[in-house]
Amino acid sequence: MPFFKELSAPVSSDRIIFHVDLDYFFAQCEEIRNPDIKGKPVIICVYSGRSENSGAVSTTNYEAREYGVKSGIPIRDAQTYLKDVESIFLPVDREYYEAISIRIMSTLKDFAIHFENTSIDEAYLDVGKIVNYNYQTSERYALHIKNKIKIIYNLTCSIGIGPNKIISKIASNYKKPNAITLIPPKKVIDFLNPLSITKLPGIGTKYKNKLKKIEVNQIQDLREVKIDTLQHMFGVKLGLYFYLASRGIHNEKVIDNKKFEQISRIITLKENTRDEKEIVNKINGLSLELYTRIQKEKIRYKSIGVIVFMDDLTIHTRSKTLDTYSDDFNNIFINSKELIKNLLNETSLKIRRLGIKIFNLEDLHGQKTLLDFINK
Ligand code: TTP
Ligand code: MG
Ligand code: MG
Repeated sequence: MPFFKELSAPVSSDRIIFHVDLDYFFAQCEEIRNPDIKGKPVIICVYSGRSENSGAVSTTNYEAREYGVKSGIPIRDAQTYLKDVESIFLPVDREYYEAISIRIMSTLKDFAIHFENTSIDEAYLDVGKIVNYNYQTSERYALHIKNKIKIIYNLTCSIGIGPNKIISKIASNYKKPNAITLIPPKKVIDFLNPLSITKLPGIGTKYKNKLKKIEVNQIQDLREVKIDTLQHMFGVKLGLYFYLASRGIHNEKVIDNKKFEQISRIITLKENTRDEKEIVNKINGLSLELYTRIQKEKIRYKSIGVIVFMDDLTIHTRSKTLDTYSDDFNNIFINSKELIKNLLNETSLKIRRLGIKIFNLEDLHGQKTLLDFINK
């Protein structure tokens, strides 16, 4: 079976980065608080207070977007566009959206080797190692993450998958809402070619107009421009960035947010198995690796998590939080063993890939707490 064969061999050492962006975030938060408003245009407003309806639209749900109502337009315009439509206008409640965001981000970070939360509704996840650098597996993994966020928080998101941050970011926005867009390395150029240059992070109206003067509108046009010209127009650093980005090249890493840090190890088994002795052996080895690392770095942990890929390609995760911080080997080993045993009790499938991790970390060098809070 070629599909399975491909799954078992790493196809490339390229990175695999997810960009997760929650759909119509502020408006969706309001919909989960009050499901009655669903289906009607929902407009979240920043009222300036100068008059009853002065101010700007923060965001809207997709029903409102059908009428041209979107982020940034004056509230008055939104009212005009929706004159005869039953619509819900609400003031921003940032504290409430932030509380939801923190919880979602702390769930998302569990799915990544490296995790970078970049705004209230966005994050990059470096997942290459978890999916064995396989793009087909990564798509299933993205679906798994989307389903988890929907089940736990009742919110939809869109995920872009690509070999670097730029491609995954453009991809997450490509087919919103509630979509996964997969751009493996060999599709990058075709994906970028027809897009407007404004899709590249960093190209706003100012640069767009500058580039328009030299007849550069699409990313494929940008690729035709010599690097010297770009550096002359935008400076050495930005010019180089545009030159590389138009070719889909971007090497910036996913930079871990300290508060979401974790340590993980993952392996593929030689053969799919349910054999207890063999599985315990592997858990022991992985636990030892984690233990060695925390001893060396003088770190304590409070939570232990496991991830298991079954032979039907389903992915399962479980975690446990201790009452107090620990630097003990047994707490890693016994708890991950227990979590995986519970998982196996719920199914007759065999395990093909297995990982364990510790998170909720505390730096024993004192002062610095790596993880201030995880509000699960
Ligand atoms: P976005 O992710 O840009 O937009 P969105 O989540 O509302 O819609 P979608 O991703 O489905 O296209 O922004 C996230 C939140 O940031 C958004 O819900 C509200 C806030 N925001 C503003 O307040 N003003 C703005 O101009 C924008 C773009 C966003
Ligand atoms: Mg969004
Ligand atoms: Mg966003």
